[in-house]
Amino acid sequence: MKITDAVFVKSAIKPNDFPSEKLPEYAFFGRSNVGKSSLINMLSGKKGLVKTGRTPGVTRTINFFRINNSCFFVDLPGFGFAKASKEVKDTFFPMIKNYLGSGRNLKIAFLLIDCRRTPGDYEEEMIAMLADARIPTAVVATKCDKLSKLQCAIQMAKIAQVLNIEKNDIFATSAKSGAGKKELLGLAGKYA
Ligand SMILES: Nc1nc2c(ncn2[C@@H]2O[C@H](COP(=O)(O)OP(=O)(O)OP(=O)(O)O)[C@@H](O)[C@H]2O)c(=O)[nH]1
Ligand SMILES: [Mg+2]
Repeated sequence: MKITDAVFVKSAIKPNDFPSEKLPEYAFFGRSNVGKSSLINMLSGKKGLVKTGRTPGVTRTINFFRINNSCFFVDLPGFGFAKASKEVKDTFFPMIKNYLGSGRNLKIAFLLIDCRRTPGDYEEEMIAMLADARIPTAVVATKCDKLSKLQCAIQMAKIAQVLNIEKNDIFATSAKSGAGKKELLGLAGKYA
């Protein structure tokens, strides 16, 4: 997949407000601050397409971006950050569940994890939820510019071990350097 056009379509919090067009969708899941919105900017080649930020909880709605007039990238709110845990559990989690249960044409879920962390309950819960919904899932290790090549390889092995998946099934990305762009778009293309 080569992206030549990316536009914001709408923000929604419930299925009634989702875009009526049924295009293939690619959605970005993961804890708050992990880099979901930054990754969409990087993949689309449009820096300001999605709002990003240092403080967790920047994305508070489900945001749809039309890519090449042929599919949607879906940016989801993250949760799992201490400060807003109650609000987040009560609102973002059901929002994500509703999205998964709304019969969208979701081709693949990208589950993001900061490459410096090891997966925890949140990621395991997400993987189970995506498996229940029968959505193919790819694990993406973000912010790999923060580690050396060697450290990154060690972390990828750790993440793979905890999640019980192959090391080669994890994609290392950096929104800063653009690392992983070709690989992720290649994968998305396979699920078109
Ligand atoms: N160094 C580095 N920083 C990154 C990268 N990706 C994201 N960041 C930074 O991490 C912070 C969070 O990024 P976002 O893209 O807003 O994260 P998010 O997952 O969308 O967060 P929420 O919307 O709060 O769920 C921002 O300060 C980004 O600049 C990366 O690949 N490398
Ligand atoms: Mg965001």
